[in-house]
Amino acid sequence: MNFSSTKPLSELGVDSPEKLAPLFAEIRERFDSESAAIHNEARWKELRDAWLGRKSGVLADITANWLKPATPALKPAVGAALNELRAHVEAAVEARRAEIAAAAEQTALARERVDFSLPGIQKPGGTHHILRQTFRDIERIFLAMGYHVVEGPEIETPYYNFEALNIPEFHPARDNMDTFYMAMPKGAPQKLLRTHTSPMQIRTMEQRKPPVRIIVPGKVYRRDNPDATHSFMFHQVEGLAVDEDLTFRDFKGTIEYFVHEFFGSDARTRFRPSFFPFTEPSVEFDVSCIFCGGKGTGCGKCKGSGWIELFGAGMVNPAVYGFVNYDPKKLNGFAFGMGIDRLAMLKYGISDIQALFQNDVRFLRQFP
Ligand code: 2NL
Repeated sequence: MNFSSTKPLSELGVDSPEKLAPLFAEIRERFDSESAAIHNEARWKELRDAWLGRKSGVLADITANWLKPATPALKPAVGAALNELRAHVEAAVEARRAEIAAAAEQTALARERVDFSLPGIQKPGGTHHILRQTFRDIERIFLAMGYHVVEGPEIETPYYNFEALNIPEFHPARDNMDTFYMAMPKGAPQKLLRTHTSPMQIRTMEQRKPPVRIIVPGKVYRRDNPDATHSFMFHQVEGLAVDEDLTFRDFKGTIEYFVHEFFGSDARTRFRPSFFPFTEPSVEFDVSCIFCGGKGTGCGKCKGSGWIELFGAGMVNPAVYGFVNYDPKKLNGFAFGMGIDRLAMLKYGISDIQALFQNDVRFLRQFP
């Protein structure tokens, strides 16, 4: 920078104190205009160093080039003017620093300001799958009757899945329940995917003294080929009540109450004799067709019969008590097993069980 401060006073034609004033005034003006043009911290540092820098700042130049070599006649006046300029520059540089810092603070505040009036980010709310909704409906009904909800492992031992339920090896009842066995290390006990949730009822009876009133919801597995009504994985709720004075009437009343709560009070019900190794007597339980109102004529859903098969049930076979150290002479009870997929399909008019597992949102959104 080719400032006058780099030249000696003699060269600038200053030979009397009077001529100093315009020179210092000009320098001060230059400082003021430079200072006014600065709006950020980096440029502020340049300004500070250009004017106050110890080696090459304008004030250091004036000291070196004007004050030090000044004639005795001029020196006091140069010193006074320099001191005045220095005081001005130092004060102004500091004031500028404060202004720039304040402005930066304002910008930051404005940038970071939270506008509470802006609309929030809306997360789309999820819903429960129709099977989960059905589980919850069923659980609510049984919880109200004093039942507990129990859950357990999907990988079981043949003992809990078959033997303890009075289904010995080679019993024909295993045929339609043949299932998926785990590949185990040689010599290790067999494991399999449970075919019903009954194993957890056995486990619960092992652990709790009667009276027992439980339902066991969960996934179960059977070796079925998939079609509109079959899946190798489906869902069950099994129920079990054991006490000293339970009768077939308690059983019938409980089941009918459940069906009326689940399908509505118009639903009629009926029992048909059936067989399960773990219940005696055993029944199939039907509900009047919810599609034709039980009339049957021309109804494809109930094939004209007016009835739809709902689930299997019965009084607990006393042989089962032997496996869990319950006294079959003192105790009796009832049990039932229902397919949740089937119940949901009936209640909501779903014709293909696979739709429940494909998770196509166009299907799921029909059950908000
Ligand atoms: C069906 C039939 C049924 C049971 C399950 C059961 C459990 C114990 C003792 C006796 Cl620990 N019974 N469960 C009883 C009758 C039928 O399921 O069709 N399920 C889909």
